[in-house]
Amino acid sequence: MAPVLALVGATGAVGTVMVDIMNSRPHWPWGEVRLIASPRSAGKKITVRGQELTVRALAPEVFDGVDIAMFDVPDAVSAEWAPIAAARGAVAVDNSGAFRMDPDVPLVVPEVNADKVDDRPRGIISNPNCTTLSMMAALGALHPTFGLRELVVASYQAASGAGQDGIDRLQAEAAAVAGKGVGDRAGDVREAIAAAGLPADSPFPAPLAFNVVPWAGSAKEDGWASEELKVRNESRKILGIPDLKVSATCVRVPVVTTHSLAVHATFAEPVTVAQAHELFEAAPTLVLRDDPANGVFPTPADVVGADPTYVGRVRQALDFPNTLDFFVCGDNLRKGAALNTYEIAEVLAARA
Ligand code: 11C
Repeated sequence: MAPVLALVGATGAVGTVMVDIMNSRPHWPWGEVRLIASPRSAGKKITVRGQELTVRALAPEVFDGVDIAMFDVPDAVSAEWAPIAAARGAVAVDNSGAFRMDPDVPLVVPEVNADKVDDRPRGIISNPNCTTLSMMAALGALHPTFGLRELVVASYQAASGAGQDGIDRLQAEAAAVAGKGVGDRAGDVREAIAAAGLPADSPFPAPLAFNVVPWAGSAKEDGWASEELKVRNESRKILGIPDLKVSATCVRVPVVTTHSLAVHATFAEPVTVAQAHELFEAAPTLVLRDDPANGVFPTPADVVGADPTYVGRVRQALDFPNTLDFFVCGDNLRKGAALNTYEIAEVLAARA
């Protein structure tokens, strides 16, 4: 019988992208689909592949008979409900941070480590953070041949990483500063935002319009942001390199959707730009855009809405042996969240 698929968080920012992905996938392996959300959103109608479905309220019994339950909800909701779904017989594929570093929960990017889906003693599989995910396809293409040893990255993260609140805040700030001629004097942008009456309480710790903010996530020890530690820990787990040296600086930029990263990657073996190009071009989920003399490189504005990760600006580091520098862009709501979760579900469906 065709497997039953559930989507928990069907009405949220990532859940909405998930429904879009379900409606556009060429292959459809599922029988019944159940859309689930908080009691507040229960009763809403959402069309999936031509069928109008009614959103159900999250409750233990909605998981009865479900084979695969995808979770696009906050950490605390996943922490409580993914084990309930698993106890009722579903495999929970969770996009939150609740289980990623649990040794009994695989952290999966299908094009890098799809084989890990079978090793799931808790009945839960985790989907990585969108920032980590945006560089995994590129690093996964290089690591088997050249042996990744060190990673130094700076992220350029979109407002939608902070959810709908992040999008709304950036749009409101952009409207407050647009055409005002602000930006010549320190404090201009803050003043324009305050003058427009925007609340002081923001998802970002500084103005994002006309600005960049060197902070994402919550405060961790010794000055690190949670997002930077996720990049380090999750990269090690996905690539299967427990001692990978990683240093990340995560920065929020005034982009609505699509995260970018500048990656400085050192390998055990010498690697040329031509070799990297060849591997990137052969990878089905990567698109190479690397002709900077003619203005060809990835930018978030050109990548948003796309499924693949885009890679460009590939250079051999001048002063660091066996090292490449490159730039990647990935839609943080698609491959960075909904699409990767759905691809894990597809891998499971193919094994059913
Ligand atoms: C951001 N990457 O851009 C975060 C959002 O661990 O799933 C996703 C947080 C997570 O703010």
